[in-house]
Amino acid sequence: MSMQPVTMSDKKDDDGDVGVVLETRQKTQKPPMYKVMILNDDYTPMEFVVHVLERFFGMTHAQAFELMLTVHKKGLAVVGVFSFEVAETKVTQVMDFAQRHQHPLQCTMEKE
Ligand code: TYC
Repeated sequence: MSMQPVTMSDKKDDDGDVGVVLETRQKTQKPPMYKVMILNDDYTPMEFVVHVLERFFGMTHAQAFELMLTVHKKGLAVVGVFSFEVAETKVTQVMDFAQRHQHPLQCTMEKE
């Protein structure tokens, strides 16, 4: 019985095929983002809301005044979209500040 050397042509995978990429979808996920909203009420002074928007959301006086009026007319508005931790911090800061000034202003967050 004669032994033959194993040659390339004997190998199962030597079919000339190359590694074809069948799956290009990225498996990584974008972190979820959260909308921070303020709600209208009948008692919080307009100027207080304007001040909150300037102080905690970096708005100019004109931007803050316009958004405050939107909330006053429509009932609520999104004031920004942030990562969970930043959104949570903004909500806490606004709620603490409103409570310290004894205004019933409400600020909430919701997954986008
Ligand atoms: N509605 C309030 C008023 O007439 C003003 C106000 C605006 C309160 C926006 C809350 O999120 C608010 N004094």
